[in-house]
Amino acid sequence: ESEVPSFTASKVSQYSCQRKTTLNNFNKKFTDAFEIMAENYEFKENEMFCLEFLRAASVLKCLPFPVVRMKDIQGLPCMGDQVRDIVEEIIEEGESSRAKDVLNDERYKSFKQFTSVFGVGVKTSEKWYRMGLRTLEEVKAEKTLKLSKMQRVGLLYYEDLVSCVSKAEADAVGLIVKNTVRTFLPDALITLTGGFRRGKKIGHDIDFLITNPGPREDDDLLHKVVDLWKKQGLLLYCDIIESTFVKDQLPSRKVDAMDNFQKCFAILKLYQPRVDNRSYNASKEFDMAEVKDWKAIRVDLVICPFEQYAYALLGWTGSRQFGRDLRRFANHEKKMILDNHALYDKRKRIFLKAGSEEEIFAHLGLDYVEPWERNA
Ligand code: 8DG
Ligand code: MN
Ligand code: MN
Repeated sequence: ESEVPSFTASKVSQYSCQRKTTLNNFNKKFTDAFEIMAENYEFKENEMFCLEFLRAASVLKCLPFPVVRMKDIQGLPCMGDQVRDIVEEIIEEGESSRAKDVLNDERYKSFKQFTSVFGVGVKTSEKWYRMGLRTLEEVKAEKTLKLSKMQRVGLLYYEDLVSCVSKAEADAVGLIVKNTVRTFLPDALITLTGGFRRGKKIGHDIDFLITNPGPREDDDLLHKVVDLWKKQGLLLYCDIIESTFVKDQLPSRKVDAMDNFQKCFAILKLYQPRVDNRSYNASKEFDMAEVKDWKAIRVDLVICPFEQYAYALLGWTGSRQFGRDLRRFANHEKKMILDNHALYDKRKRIFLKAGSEEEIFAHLGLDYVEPWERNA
């Protein structure tokens, strides 16, 4: 007799760090709708409703089966009235009219376009929308707009940057990053983080965490790396944020806090000789010159002290929702404060050291969750 895997809805934790969420999502129909709703609330700066839908999406992503009846979500956490209404409609009609209304909403459509530009967030979109701008074409045509350098390059390389980064491209950039960093720091540890570490096949950027085992630190490393890329003609843009970390400071309580590591938001030129039919035409020379043989790629480089590596790795591996829930769990269930630098036990008033992600989960009393199970 075969064993039927049992599933108990009431046992599903409200925290995604107590669930395993692979990329195998049986409920995409529902979670896509929730994510559209969440994004629309993000554009309206309604954080509470935004998080409500992101949490609901995250819960359905961990289910080992597709939801086909309302009974299937009974007893699950994070299923509020708004969420249940949408689930019910999708079960009955195959789609959500509320999500469809959002997709057709003029404000949503404009914000979606605006925020797809590197350097443009909700605040800038709001400003442009209030000025009466509705499309990126209108933004580009509006010569009186004062764009930041980030936004100018965002528009300049727009097509490349909106086309997703593949794993193959991530690996190619990984080689470049490793080679360059090791020119200056031969023993440096360079780890691919973000979505690719969680097993995603595509991403919007490539994230790397860099550390140097041992005591030696090099505050100039990032500057040396980008200077070399500049000389090699590989750097299309870079914004280096200097570290503001103060030793022994308490971890940040903010659930969505940025960390204080030195980091660089860059755009690299990735050469990719492409097979292009035009190259074999009669006017060969002319056409060869016309073919663009590179792609602009967003790269995030983060440098951390070796003793904070496990915390930085956990934070930069994400997902965003997984990270939020880790911090919320630490805070509310363990009276501890977790951020990308450290874990602080408020009751014992001590910092808990960790040399690996496994040790951080253990400090928190959590079962270890593999990176590919953190796609919450
Ligand atoms: P994607 O690029 O494939 O779209 O997804 P991702 O790799 O999961 O997202 P990301 O925006 O590149 O961020 C990677 C993880 O890093 C994400 O889970 C959140 C985390 N993270 C921090 N600090 C910061 C920060 O300062 N900025 C950004 N963008 N992400 C941060 O821990
Ligand atoms: Mn990423
Ligand atoms: Mn990133």
